[in-house]
Amino acid sequence: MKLRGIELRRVSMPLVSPFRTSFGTQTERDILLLKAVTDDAEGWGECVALADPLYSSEYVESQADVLRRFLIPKLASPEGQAAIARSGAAAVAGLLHPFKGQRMAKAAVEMAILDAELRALGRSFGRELGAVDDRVPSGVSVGIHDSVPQLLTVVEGYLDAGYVRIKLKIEPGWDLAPVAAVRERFGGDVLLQVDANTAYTLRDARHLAKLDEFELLLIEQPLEEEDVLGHAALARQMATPICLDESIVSAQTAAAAIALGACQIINIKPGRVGGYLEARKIHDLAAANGLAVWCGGMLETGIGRAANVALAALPGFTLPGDVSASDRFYHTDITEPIVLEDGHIAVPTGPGLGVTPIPEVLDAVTTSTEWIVF
Ligand code: OSB
Ligand code: MG
Repeated sequence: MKLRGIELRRVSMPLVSPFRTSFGTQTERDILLLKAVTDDAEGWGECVALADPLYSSEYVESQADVLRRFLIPKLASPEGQAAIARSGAAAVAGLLHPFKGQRMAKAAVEMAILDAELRALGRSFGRELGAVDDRVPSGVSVGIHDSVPQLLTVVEGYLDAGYVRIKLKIEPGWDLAPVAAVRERFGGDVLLQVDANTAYTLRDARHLAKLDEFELLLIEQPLEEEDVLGHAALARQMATPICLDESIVSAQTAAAAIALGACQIINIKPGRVGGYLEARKIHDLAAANGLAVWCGGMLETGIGRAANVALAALPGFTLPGDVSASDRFYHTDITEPIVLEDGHIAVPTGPGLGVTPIPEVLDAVTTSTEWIVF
């Protein structure tokens, strides 16, 4: 495979409604997309970094900067070109390994090259990653709201739409009451979980253990990302399974967290761990250790969403993911919309991602483009 160049494209997309988490409120998404151009095909990548470094250290401007300054030049170097010609996307992680962190940028460029490679081969992401299902159950992440009645209205809408699992964002002051209200209103059969995005400390253990009576599937990332030992201690003080998101940035950190008893479940986000190939390694590692995994989301466009659906169809993804329909976040997606059917999302079967940006729609939301020639 011969890479000719990479386009960096920034798009700005309004959200259908504000999305509030313990780290902030989003009303629009400023997204960096990559297009890898090879002799045979074009491939798309989506960088999941948010505008501000509040979820992780990465932010969209830093990821664009590191791509143009370090990562793309490395791939364009004679060594990079030779490795990609030999091994395609499988060479990317190794080539970029000397650069510390920056996993969301690395994931995006690997994804674009993998998409180009698979499109040229006529092979889908799902097939390449090892998908075993043709559709995946769809869960939805529900932000923090101003009031419990408001939250219940929103949750009711998602349940009516067919979502099979509800995730409530929580923070101190918005935890027991919304969870109790959702249980009381919609019953014990609803698959329900919570996500704190690091908002608590181990001193809150006794408070968090009060969630146990609500029979949640899991509590996601209650403590700081680096507090792996804290999560292990918390796991001994509450019955609700601990799931890690922010703390798991690689297969190595996953192995350590598992060995320390810091989590019973892992939320796998390809962007957070440096790419879909590393994500698959974490899936394999978790399966070998008997842990359940599920696919997280980062308010992706149809590009990232399509790839996440393919990943979520691997056999170890035994819990519904944050793989919702396009219209959960966007009135108009840049690809043909990803839709909910009977609570599930179909795994794309076309070459590569199986979806492509619609040129006019893409142009309408584009704020800048930059072509880096190899
Ligand atoms: O912690 O899972 C998270 C969105 C942005 C940053 C972090 C998270 C989230 C979500 C949304 O919960 C998941 C989605 O895209 O549906
Ligand atoms: Mg999370």
